[in-house]
Amino acid sequence: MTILRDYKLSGRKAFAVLLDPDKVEQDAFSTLLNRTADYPVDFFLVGGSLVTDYSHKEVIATIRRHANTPVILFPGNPLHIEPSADAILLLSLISGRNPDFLIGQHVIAAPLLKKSGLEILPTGYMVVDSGTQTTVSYISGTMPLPYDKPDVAACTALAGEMLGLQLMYLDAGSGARKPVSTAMIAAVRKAVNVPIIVGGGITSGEKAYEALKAGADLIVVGNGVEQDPDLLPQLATVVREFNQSVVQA
Ligand code: 1GP
Repeated sequence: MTILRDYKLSGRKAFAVLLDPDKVEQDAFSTLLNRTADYPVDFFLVGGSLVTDYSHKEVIATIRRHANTPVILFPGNPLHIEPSADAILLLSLISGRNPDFLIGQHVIAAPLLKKSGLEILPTGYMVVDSGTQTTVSYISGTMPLPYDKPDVAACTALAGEMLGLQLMYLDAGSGARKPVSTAMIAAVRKAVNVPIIVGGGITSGEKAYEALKAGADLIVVGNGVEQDPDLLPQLATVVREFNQSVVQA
């Protein structure tokens, strides 16, 4: 349990870059990884709810050649388990009511996970409606949480925490037009003590700052850094300054 324990002990805000194995074009990928030498990323997430090119192993090997940053799998199903990562978000899709994504896939994955040696990060995964249907909603056959119902999100997270989940991930979905609202992040922050991950549609330093201020602990950015190379330094600065301001306060 080193990644989760060390992260909790640090008490820091952090940011992660999500690398979708299907979208990793070699040049852009190498450029991004090279930039992380100057603008360190706290974690790399690798995965997505649907992948067509099962290149997790190669993606992780490339990351290892450039950085010592911990790599965490963000799987869509047990086929995405790759032992060369450091850890895996064991996602329980608590915003939905599909038993397959609450326990079914986990039963299939459990022996593989045990053998893999990966650190298991039990995570309450909450998909939030951002106006368009996301891949994860379609693939999982679940409805997302309503965008403007922070109380529903808070009760969902609270139930997840009571069930023993150790992280909560509020996700507006890859490429979401708008990120999870600050009202919802704040409501979940008030409801639970576990670290809160927020992702989907974070395309600027300002949006990242607003999410952190509302109570997010870890920001996840995928499309944003792929499309705008300047976002990486902005995010690194926002997170660093946020942490410094907390220390000074
Ligand atoms: C999606 O939270 C992640 O599951 C990241 O989303 O690609 O929109 O940053 P973006």
